[in-house]
Formats: sequence, structure tokens, C-alpha cells
Amino acid sequence: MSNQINIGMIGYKFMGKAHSLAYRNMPFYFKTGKTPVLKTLCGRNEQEVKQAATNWGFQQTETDWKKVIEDPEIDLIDIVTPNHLHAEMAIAALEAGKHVICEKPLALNLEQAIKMEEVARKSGKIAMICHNYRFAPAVQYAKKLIDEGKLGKIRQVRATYLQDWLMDPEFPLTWRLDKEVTGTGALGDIGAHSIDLARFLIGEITDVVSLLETFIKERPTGDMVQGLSAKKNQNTEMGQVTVDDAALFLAKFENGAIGTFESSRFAGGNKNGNRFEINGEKGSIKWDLENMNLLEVYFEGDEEGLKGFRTINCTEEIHPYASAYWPSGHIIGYEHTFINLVKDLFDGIDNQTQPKPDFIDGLRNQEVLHAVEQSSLENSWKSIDTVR
Ligand code: SOE
Repeated sequence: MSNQINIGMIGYKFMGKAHSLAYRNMPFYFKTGKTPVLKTLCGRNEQEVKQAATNWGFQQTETDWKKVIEDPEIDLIDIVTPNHLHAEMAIAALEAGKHVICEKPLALNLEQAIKMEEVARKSGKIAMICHNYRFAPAVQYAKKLIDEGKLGKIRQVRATYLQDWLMDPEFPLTWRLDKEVTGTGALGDIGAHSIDLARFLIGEITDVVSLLETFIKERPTGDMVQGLSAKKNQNTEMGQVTVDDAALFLAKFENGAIGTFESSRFAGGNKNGNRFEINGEKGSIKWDLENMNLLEVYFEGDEEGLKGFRTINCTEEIHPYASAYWPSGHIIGYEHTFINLVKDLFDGIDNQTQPKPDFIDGLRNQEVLHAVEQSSLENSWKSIDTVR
């Protein structure tokens, strides 16, 4: 039995780069029973895929994703394509006996997510969804504090994910703005991360009421493939934006907590502002991705006169994953959240135990996304129909 896991990656843009770096660097920091091998990189544009494969260290390239899935040498399929391709690729890979990791959101819509989770469950293979922000040591430590009861009963969460890359009305109509390719806009692209963090830290959401807004209704039709860095072009033809630019929703949790969620791509000055504050009966915690090593904590039981938020630098041995990196006080970055996730993925493959977040987490997330969308359309509270 080989101790290598041959990876077939489908897609090669932003997340392809982040995942490839994580596979290359994980063995540098962690000892796992299986070693990642960058075997095949797949994408439609042969020249671009070959360049990316050379840059990242893949052994070969392919332009037909079905051939990657059919390749008996491939053990793990990593799906880093736009959302409308996730379901077909993940289902084919699982049915071909491959392990799968899929970028978020799991699917284009709830119907696809239900099918993906069912196939994953029946396959007996490892199937993970890449909600990487759970793997920041400070977020993992926040979960430890909550689970140990340090905050007491959780009452409120306020989660925001604020970016500003779409404020220019000339920014072309990329795939993240086309409902048929992406499903939803800010909601599923970045709001999904906030939903995952809230589920991870607090528990299941039962009801939502929402407001989705599209500020700029049409944009120049640009190079749809360029994702976040689409270039303006001379093409003056305009296309319809069919997804939300900003999504706001209120949430009720199974454990009685309540929450406010806000995701926007028009929050000028915010670049990757994934943040939360959680308030319990005994204290609060705050985290900001843009200062991702720091966790701000407040405890009601602190001595009078000394009460207030204090900042913990989650880079010490006691902080999850931190000991693999550098001595206390030496900070890690965005890419290390992917490395930590890949470490859990490879432990799961080695031990044949499903690491989280898995496709059930992806389905739960999609159920919330669906309810938020429906609430906005119907202008009413929506209960989360938990499918399984
Ligand atoms: C763009 O909004 C994006 O790249 C998201 O798609 C990612 O999931 C997030 O981690 C960073 O921002």
C-alpha cells in the first residue's frame, strides 16, 4: 500500500494556487501517514494549465476532467472550479472510487448539494469541503473556549465578511456575477464562510430572514474566466448581473442564540474582512481574518477595574496547529489555513476517518444559503429544512 496520495486537481486559478501550495508545504510542517503528490492538473486552456503545472510542480496536465477521474493512478480529486461544475465532478469522482475535496460552496443549489452528500455517504470515500477559515489556530482556540463553557450560554453572534473588489461599475461581468455559474453572489461566495464559522462555533441555524441587494444591475461583458482580476475590455456590450452584491440576514440558532450576518463586495476599504464577535453570558470573543493570529477575549468574571477585551496571540504550543510552525509570537498567514486543512484531510485518508468539514457540513451550509435566498424572495422568515 503506497504512502503516496496522487492528486488530480480540476481548476487552476486562485484556489488552485492556494490548494497546490498547501499540498506542497504540508509535509514540511506536519508528519502524516500519506504524502501528497501533485500528479495531474486539469483545465480547459492547455497553455495556461501547462504553465501553472510547471509553476506549482504537477507531473502532468490534462484538458479533459473526465480523463483525470478515470485515471486509476489518481487517488484524490480536488475541485477548484466555478460552482456550477462542483456537483457533476464530485459525483463522478466519488462514483469512480476517488476521495474528494471540493471548494465552497458545495454546489450551485440545494438540490445538487443533497445529491452530492448522498453519493459521498454511499461511497465510503473521504469527502471534504474547503472551509479553510475554521483552520486558523485562533478560530480553533475560540471553539475550545466555547466548548469548555468559558463563555457560558451563547447569546449572540455578529458575523461580517466585507470586501470591496466590485465597487467599480466598469468591473466586467465575471463568473462570480452569473447565477447560472455561481448560484448566489456575496452570499454564497463569502457569506458561506460566515455560516460555516457560525455552525462550527455555535451550532445549527434554524430560521433566517434576509435582504439581498444588487447595487449595479449590469456590467461590461468581460473575460468571464478571470474571476477576481477580470480586466476591463473595449467590449461595450453590457450584461445583466444576476446575483446579490450584498446579503444581510438575521438568524435563530438551535441552542437559542441569535445572530446577524452581513456579506458585501461593496464595503469600500475592506479587502478580506472576515470577522465575528460572539457574546455569551460569561464573556465574548472577537476574531478578524485580517489579524488572523489574534483572538480578543472578554470575561465577565475578571476583577473589577481590570475588565475589558484582552488580545491573545494564538501562536503558542497550546493553540491548535500552531506548534507545527514557529516559536511563540511568530505569526502565520492565510495560506496556513489551507495547510492545516490538508493535514486533517490526509490524516482522514490515512485513518479512513471522515475529517470535517465534510459534505454534510456542505449540505447544511447550502440549506442555509437556500433559506436566505427564499426569505429574500418571499420577504418572510424561513425555517431551515434540514434534509438529513
Ligand atoms: C472572493 O470573494 C474570495 O476569493 C472567495 O471566493 C474565497 O472563498 C475567500 O476565501 C476569499 O475571497
